[in-house]
Amino acid sequence: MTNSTFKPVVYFKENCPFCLKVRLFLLEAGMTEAVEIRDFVPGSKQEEDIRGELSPHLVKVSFPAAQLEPGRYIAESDDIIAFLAVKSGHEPASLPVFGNYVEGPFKTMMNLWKENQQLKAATI
Ligand SMILES: N[C@@H](CCC(=O)N[C@@H](CS)C(=O)NCC(=O)O)C(=O)O
Repeated sequence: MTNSTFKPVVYFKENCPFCLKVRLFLLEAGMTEAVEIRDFVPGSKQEEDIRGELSPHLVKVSFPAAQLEPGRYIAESDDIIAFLAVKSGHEPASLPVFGNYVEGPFKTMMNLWKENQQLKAATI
């Protein structure tokens, strides 16, 4: 398969907020057909297979992950979105649903997570 016919592959963990960010970008940019989506439910056989595929290529397996080009794997939601944005010609910040999620619930969740970490550290 040549690079021109290769569809980037994205790997999503069910209910992962970082994966939802990439999913929203794909949907709103009209790119769901431009990628192959492989998702899994934690604890499933699919998870085992996907982790087995990714682990030789990534220093640390996390989700979302993507194979952008044959053999070129990454695992960082913002880097995956940046790559897909160039391909789609859509500026992520110009997409209202994506932008609302990132600046709203996603940001709130990240802040709550950080606050929780600090509280835990302070109580040890
Ligand atoms: N900074 C990363 C964070 C991703 C992340 O922490 N994902 C969680 C799932 S929500 C994960 O992969 N946890 C480890 C695992 O499932 O092996 C990103 O934006 O992609």
